[in-house]
Amino acid sequence: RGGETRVGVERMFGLMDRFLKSDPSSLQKDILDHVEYTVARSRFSFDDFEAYQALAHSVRDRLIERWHDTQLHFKKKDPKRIYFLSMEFLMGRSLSNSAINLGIRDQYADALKELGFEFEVLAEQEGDAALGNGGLARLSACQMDSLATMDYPAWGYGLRYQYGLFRQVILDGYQHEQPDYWLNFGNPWEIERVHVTYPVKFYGTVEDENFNGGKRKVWLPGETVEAVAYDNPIPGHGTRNTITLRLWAAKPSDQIDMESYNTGDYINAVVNRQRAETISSVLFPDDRSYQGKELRLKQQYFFVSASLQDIIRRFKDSHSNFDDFPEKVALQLNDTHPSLAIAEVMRVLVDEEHLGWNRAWDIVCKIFSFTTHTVLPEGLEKVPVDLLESLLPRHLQIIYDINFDYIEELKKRIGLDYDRLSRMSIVEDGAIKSIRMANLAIVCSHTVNGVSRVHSELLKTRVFKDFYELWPHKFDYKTNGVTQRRWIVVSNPSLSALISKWLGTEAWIRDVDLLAGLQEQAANADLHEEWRMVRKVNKMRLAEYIEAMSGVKVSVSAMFDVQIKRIHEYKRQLLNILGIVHRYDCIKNMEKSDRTKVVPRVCIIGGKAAPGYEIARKIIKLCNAVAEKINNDPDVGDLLKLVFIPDYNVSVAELVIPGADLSQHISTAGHEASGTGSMKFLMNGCLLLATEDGSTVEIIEEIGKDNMFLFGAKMHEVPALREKGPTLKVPLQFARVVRYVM
Ligand code: 4GP
Repeated sequence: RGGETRVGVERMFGLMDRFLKSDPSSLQKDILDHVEYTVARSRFSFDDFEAYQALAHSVRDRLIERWHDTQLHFKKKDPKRIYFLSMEFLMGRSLSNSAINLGIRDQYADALKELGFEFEVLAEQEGDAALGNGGLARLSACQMDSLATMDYPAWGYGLRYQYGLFRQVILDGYQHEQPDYWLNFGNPWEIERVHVTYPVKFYGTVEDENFNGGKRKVWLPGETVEAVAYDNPIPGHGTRNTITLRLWAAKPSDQIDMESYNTGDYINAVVNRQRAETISSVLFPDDRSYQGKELRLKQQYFFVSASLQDIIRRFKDSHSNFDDFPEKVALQLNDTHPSLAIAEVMRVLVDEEHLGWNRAWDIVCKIFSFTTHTVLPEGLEKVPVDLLESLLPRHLQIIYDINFDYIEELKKRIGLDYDRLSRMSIVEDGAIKSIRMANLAIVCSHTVNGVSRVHSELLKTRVFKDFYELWPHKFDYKTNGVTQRRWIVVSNPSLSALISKWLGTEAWIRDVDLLAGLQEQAANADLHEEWRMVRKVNKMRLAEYIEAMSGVKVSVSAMFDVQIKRIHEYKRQLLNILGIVHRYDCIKNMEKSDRTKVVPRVCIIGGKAAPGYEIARKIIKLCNAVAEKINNDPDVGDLLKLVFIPDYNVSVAELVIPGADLSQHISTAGHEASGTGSMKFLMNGCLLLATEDGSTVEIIEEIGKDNMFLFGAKMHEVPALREKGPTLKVPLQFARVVRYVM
């Protein structure tokens, strides 16, 4: 039989084309095969969406080949792996990005042309994967792309929400939220791994059990839910490295509640089982105000527990004990959301693997690092003890034990300074006793990262001052970045071609520093002219979109002045709108002859407001009301327009950014941890109007003050201004808004 098997394997390899071919006729055959066998349409009759599906599956086949090779390679090498744990990933669309990173986008475009299809048109058929809220989530997506491109053995772990971030619909100027059931039409970019499943347990009690002559704790959970893996291969550019973003979906466990079945309540028993799926059903859209919600905590533990079971299983496949665990495993906590992972690793090592507490603690202290994305102390998560005790009773005990040891150690270091001890404790005593997740993460991580230099300074001097004084060596920062693959090559193909032409290489697509080579051509009039043409085409594309979405006709010779990001008071869209009202007011009061000196301007604002954030919702309404007034005033005409672009998401950003002339990043100084939008605009040759905040401080050092419009109060001036309160100017401007809008 052995001989037969070998023959069988050889036959199989013989039949396998080692790598799928990428010449036009192989690609065409491939696409048409997918039309027929995957999409199950006749190859003589299929529409754009079906063509997109077939195309996506054809690209996915090629991804899978590289993905398998990557897994095999790293399995053999057994390197230290990076595990990036994040509740949110804002991936956007995958088709263009994947085809470009595989290096076969143009071949596909040619192959499709002969079949009568346009690559770009099919790419438009894809919906966004919007499994995140804002900057933090988009950063996770950029990081996955870069980890793959830079050949890291990295894994991303997160949740496969059935409903992504809500769709924003504007009715009568107000934001309305609609569910984003993004999986409605299938998702060719994921691979369901029905065999990669783990039980995740909740509730129950903790009992003492006799063990080796002593006692040990045993958790007797009350509910089990199954986590099923969905793998999203992430290809690097210019490499075969294709890493995995593994997202977990909740399914009812196979363990049957015999009691309900036996009592004949079959329907209710099935309905109760089905409830398990709600854990991964919806992304919380509240960006930072979801304190104390049980479902949120369940989501966090669900993805943390499944991910760690997977990570530990992978480690144990090639190791017989935990000695090498810290040399093989790095766990990166993306904000505090996954910090239950700390208690979970302790629980698994102590309760299940029977390591001593001190040995387990030693391992934990070497494997975790933590990145925080906020500057606001009130933005840091707290979990009420009552909630944790009911949902994860053993984890609460472990956190208490960690805290006990830590506070004892702290007393030795700082003495009995009770104020400070209580500030630094992981457990907050108060009306609602809670666990401070950031304190847990800091105590147990070897590194605490900020996302820009000023952010790191703020962490050290304000938000985590006590901790910095204790452990200065833990504090570090990595200024955020964005990937030029998504934000130039995918979103602005004409600029990408121009850059490659003028640099004489495409190497900048892997190494962004090479863009500096363009400096040598900075004064070249031909380059300017070509760049201007690229911008013009992108503006035309954007103008068409604006007209389709809002009915407003805008002139492409006007300056496009853009502010797109989540709506927040600190990001100050309100200030932008007030500025627009002021500009309108000036134009109205101007002599006709002076109007020729005004640069015509199209102001574009886009962003979603958290559903429970009333002021942010009102800002959207105000923007639409001001737009209504200005856009319908024939006296002002093309001199000023205001457009609110609905349903801002990654794909909308890909369209808007290449067409912008000026972009606004005007957060109150000291509030934006980093900001990444500015980098995307800069890459596309757009001017910045920005406050000295977050990463802008470092951007200024790179590009120089003279190459941007620096705006507003500096960070050190803000407290005094707040103290002083509003000046008279503000109410006056409000009065003008009211006059024109109402
Ligand atoms: C954001 C920060 O507000 C932004 O400044 C930063 O660039 C981004 O994270 C990535 O680090 N924070 C969030 C959040 O999105 O949910 O806290």
